[in-house]
Amino acid sequence: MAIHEPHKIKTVRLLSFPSLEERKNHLARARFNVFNLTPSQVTFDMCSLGTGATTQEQLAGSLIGDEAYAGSRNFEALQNAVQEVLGHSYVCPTHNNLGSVKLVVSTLVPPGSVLPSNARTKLDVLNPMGVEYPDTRDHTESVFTGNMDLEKLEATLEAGGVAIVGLQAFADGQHPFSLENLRGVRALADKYGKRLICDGSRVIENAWYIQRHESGQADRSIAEIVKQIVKTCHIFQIDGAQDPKCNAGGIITTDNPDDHEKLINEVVVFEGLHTYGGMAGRTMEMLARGLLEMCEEDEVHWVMHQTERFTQRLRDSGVPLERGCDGAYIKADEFLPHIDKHAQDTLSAALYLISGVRAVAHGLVGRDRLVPVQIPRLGMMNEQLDQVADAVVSLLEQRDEVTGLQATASGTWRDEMEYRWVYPDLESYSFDTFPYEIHTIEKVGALTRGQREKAIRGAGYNTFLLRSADVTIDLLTDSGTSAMSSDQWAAYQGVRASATASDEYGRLVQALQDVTGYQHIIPTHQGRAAEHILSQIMIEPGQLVPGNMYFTTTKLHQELAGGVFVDVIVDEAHDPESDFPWKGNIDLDKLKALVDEHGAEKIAYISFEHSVNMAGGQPVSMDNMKEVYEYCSALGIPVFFDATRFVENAYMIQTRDPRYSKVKIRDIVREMMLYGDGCTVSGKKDFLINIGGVLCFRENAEWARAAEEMLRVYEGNVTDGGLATADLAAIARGVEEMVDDRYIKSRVEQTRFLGDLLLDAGIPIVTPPGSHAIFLDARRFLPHIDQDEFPAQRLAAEIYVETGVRAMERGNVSKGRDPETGENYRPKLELVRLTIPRRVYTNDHMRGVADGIKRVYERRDEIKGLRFVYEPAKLRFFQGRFESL
Ligand code: P70
Repeated sequence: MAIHEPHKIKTVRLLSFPSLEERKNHLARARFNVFNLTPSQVTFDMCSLGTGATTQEQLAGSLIGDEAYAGSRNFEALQNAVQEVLGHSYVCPTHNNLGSVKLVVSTLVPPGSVLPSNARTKLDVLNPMGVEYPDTRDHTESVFTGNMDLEKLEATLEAGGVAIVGLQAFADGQHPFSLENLRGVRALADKYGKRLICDGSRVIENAWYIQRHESGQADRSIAEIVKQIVKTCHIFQIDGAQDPKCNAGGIITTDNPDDHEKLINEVVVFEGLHTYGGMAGRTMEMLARGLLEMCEEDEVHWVMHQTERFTQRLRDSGVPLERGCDGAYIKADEFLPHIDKHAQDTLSAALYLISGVRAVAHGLVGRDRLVPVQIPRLGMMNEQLDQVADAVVSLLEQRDEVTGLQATASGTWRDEMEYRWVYPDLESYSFDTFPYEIHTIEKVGALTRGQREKAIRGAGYNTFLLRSADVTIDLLTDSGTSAMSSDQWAAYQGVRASATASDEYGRLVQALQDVTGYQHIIPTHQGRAAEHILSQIMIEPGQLVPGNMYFTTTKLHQELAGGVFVDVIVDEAHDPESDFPWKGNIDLDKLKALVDEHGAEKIAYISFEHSVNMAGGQPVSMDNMKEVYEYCSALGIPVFFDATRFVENAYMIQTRDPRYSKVKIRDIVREMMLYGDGCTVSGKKDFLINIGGVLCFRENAEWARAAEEMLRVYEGNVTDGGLATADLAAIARGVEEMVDDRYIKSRVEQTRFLGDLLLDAGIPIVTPPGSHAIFLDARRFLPHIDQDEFPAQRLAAEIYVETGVRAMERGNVSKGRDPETGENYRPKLELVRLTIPRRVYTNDHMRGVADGIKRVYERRDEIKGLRFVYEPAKLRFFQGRFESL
């Protein structure tokens, strides 16, 4: 059973959270028909047509469209995918499923003829085309509810006038057929000389159902079952925007050259040439790639698990519904028994009113009584689905208060309906979850335990030397690993690149001036570049640089400039078991003692890090920043922040300091930055980008000039710092997104979530949990391994073997040897860091991580230490290799 997604998030789409007043206004403007709402007015859009997440390979395909009118390479790719996955030899492309229906009708279904089917939805369109579509579904069957009633079908065939026999896979979203029944239908079609056509837009879900419920099918793959379904039909069609996760497009496939000939002669009339059928080249490419991917077993199982879980949650709370292959189909008449007219649209309007969730019935007015609450394929996390379910349940609980819509205009199709409504007085449901949906995904490594054992031995028990492709959940670092938003990508794509000043540079400066309150904003290619410049312009050889615990690159650049780092962090920071909430604070007494001893002129500046990385991601309090700044500015000692994780620090202030509980993150950050003269930032963390950094000064133009002087020599133009113009654009957008209260909350709370799972299991971690990572305490985890046998290094390796999770050692190996004695430093903190990338993993991934670590903990006594087989002289943790003792 899948416990987490077999992929991670590659890009996200930000969600909107309209207020109650906004929702009322949007609804009124939509004439109380939620069909008319736009996605930016909606929080969760529970609709599954063309709304799913794609893979990054599909997205890439959309950029390599061969937009030739005839015979494009994309069409060839589509043809190959059809032959490989569906097994049919011929394909006729169409603009979407409606195009396919129209084409089949105009080639194979004469006006006035009959098309028996197991479905109702989507056949609505046959009505105006003059085709009769009798319901031949077997309504007595309870498992394969989409089976045809073979007797009824035969009677219909017998009666004459039948053009073709139609079948829908997972008919109407609710009714799957069995292979056995499919073969029966085919036999009847053959007996009467008719063609069997299947709409397989949901063939994957139907194949999954067969795998689960039809005898003898459990050991067959989804891919095999899909191919068998297709090959049992004369003609097969599929909607690009459903199982193939494309945004549009459709195809009709067959093995019959005569039928194909007819289709491609007709496709030019209604759709486009037979080698593009009304699709852009890029759509064909996305569709082709989607077809190749759609049978992947672990992905199918994840999607169906989500659907079942969601439906079960609603059913358990008493929501009247029918099972759907892509969600739950609520019975509106039973949900709102007191509403006798327009119950579906009333339910939709009320759900939107209380929560911002859109669920909408499509098609013909009066066809059924259901409101589908569909899950965008791969687009949502279980936490979000739980909350959507809770919103529906909250409506159920106050359903008696719901008043009915009054129609002011009506029509044949649901989108034509317009209403009037006196708003009922309902309690709103507030979402408290990740404020983004999944836009694209990236597959993760899926090695077996045995393969991982081999991989870690090959990597000399060093997780830095593993291939990322062999890693299932990568918690090595949160640096440069964030998922960008589709808005960031849009900005990235939209740039006018320049080797001089650019609009993007202007935007970046503006955005960072707004966030920091600092005047001088100097871009650098990443954090250590800013550290290099700051150290060079501010440190005189021999000067001291007091700071709240060292960071490797920061300290190195201070030393390269002739400075001496002095640790003035509070003592609690070195104690993994202390519960002190501000373990990142500077101990003012230690600082004062240092100044008293050496004099203020001996201090270059204070190196003040937010969310102190090496201490476990521990925050600095607002009061501490204030005190330190007050003390230093009186003495003329500059204070520079390492603001790499300053938004996370601001969130800790919001949650741990009651005076700030109602203050917006943006304002907390602004106040924090008041207590410093400038900052360096590795943008690869809080800025939500994959590369970049900045150096900022509050007002000192002389420092800024000196820094720009160095920038020209080491980095690039003063207007880009060596970054691509496109990256400047992504930074400017990321800086806006990072100070969103909902985002930062979801980010830090996810880290805490993992910490709590581990604490509950009795696993020793650094407390309280930090903001970007959870640190396992290897000394307490593996007390039987001496520090010179590198318990943290071994623990990281064991976690990989057990779970495929990659972590980082932060202990004796990282700290190195004392050059004087040649002995290992044996630092107090012997830790394994589980670092959470931003917007990349779900809480189900976190559960998977915790479960795996629990298993390692259970067998901790068998775990042995390591010995170096190769030990580099510098930064040995990167390249060092070990063997097991
Ligand atoms: C990590 C990364 C980078 C970093 C940082 C703070 C507080 C500056 C930087 C440097 C990457 C890393 C770097 C060295 C050793 C191990 C890991 N931290 N300040 O994973 O910024 O990488 O952009 O030059 O955390 O913690 P940059």
